[in-house]
Amino acid sequence: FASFNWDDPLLLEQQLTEEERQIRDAAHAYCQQSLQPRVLSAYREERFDREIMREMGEMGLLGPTVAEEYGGAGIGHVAYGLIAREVERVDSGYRSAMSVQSSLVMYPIETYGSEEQKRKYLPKLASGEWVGCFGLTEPDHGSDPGSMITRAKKVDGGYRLTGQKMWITNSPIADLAVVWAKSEAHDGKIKGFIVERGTEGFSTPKIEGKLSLRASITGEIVLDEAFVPEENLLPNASGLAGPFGCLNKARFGIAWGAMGAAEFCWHAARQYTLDRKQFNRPLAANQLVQLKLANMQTEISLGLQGALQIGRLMDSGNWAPEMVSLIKRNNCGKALDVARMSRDMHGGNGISDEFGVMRHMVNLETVNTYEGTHDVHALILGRAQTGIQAFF
Ligand code: TGC
Ligand code: FAD
Repeated sequence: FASFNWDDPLLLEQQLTEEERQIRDAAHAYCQQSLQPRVLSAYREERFDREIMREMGEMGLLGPTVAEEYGGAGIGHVAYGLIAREVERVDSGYRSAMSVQSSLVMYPIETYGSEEQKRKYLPKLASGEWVGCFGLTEPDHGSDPGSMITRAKKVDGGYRLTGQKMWITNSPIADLAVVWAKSEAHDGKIKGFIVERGTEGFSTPKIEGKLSLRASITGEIVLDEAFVPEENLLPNASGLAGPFGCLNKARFGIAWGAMGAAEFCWHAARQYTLDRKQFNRPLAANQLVQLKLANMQTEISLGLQGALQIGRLMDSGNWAPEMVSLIKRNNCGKALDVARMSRDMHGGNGISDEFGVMRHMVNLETVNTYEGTHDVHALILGRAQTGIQAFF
């Protein structure tokens, strides 16, 4: 027999390439040395440190799949997933900042943008000099973005955008926003627009009072006849397929990231129950505790294998969006279960922010909701296997 590694039961490590391992190790070192020490105060104070974007840029963690000629690292999807896992091992909010920039801002510019747009924006976004955000959700249209009311009206030399976007990661500090709006000049189809900070009629009020993802900054995007020049229209995206194309990439990263948060909670629960004694023996000596640890180990190992498989299929161009729904839904839901269980196993200490598990738990409530809720992904999978649309 091979030896059994409790923390890598299905030998994920052996399935990675040497390059993937190196990228993972570099990301791990940065996250543990530079992000982990900051997260406690950032969370308490509901603060996102803008400098983190520059550091991530320097490390090559922003837009890592983007081509090198535009400032990206040109690496594959598995490597991107491994980065997300390491960042979210520290905090889902930091992974949010990274994945919005990479999958929801750089990806659409690279995929749907003109050559001029790519050259103008991607290098600045890759270095973290500029921060971007992605505006799809509206106050009254979350799971059903196709019903959005934000409009683009054609005017001389460009468009005027009017509407409101809600729950937008990074918006208060963003230098640009990729905004999705229905364009009258394109038969009412959804189009993507790059709106730069400083545009008159464009504002991004911060949303205060989040009990989840407090180390990430979230805001609105308010557009009041904001003028966007013609050259800032993304020419190669039309309809919902535009924003959904970006969501596929971000959801894939989230499937990996959620497993990083779950691993933190699992390892913490294992160590805590080995160290803590009740009834004169370690908590880990109890069958009920071992059952919980075994469940955590099983779900995380299977979730990582699923994410790895979809990453390999994405790299070989042999994937479908429903596969991403399957792992996004499964891994977020399972990570939330693991975090809740770990919180419970820490007893009273579990509610202290110093132990980190309850922070992960409340973060994962958001992660399970954004980028398509757990139930919305069930409906996507239900439609794919029955042929019946159950959304409405
Ligand atoms: P439906 O009729 O299914 O599709 C409309 C058009 O879109 C195409 N399409 C896709 N294309 C690429 N990838 C996908 N995954 C796609 N899904 C659909 C489809 O082919 C069609 O194209 P066409 O050319 O025929 O028009 O649209 P629907 O309105 O019935 O959609 C229903 C549903 C539930 C699937 C969809 O609306 C949905 O996924 N809702 C969830 C919304 C969501 O995920 N929002 C995320 C906002 S961004 C965010 O949360 C960022 S948080 C990031 C962070 O901080 O980390
Ligand atoms: P709703 O759509 O109102 O859903 C409420 C509940 O109803 C959910 O349980 C849902 O599953 C259920 N439901 C909805 N429709 C159905 C149905 N047909 N059948 C059965 N159940 C249904 N959006 C962006 O565009 N950009 C961002 O950067 C971004 N960042 C975010 C950051 C944070 C911290 C949060 C909390 C959200 C963010 N979002 C962002 C928004 C996020 O994508 C939405 O919150 C999410 O898509 C759900 O939409 P909603 O909140 O309107 O909930």
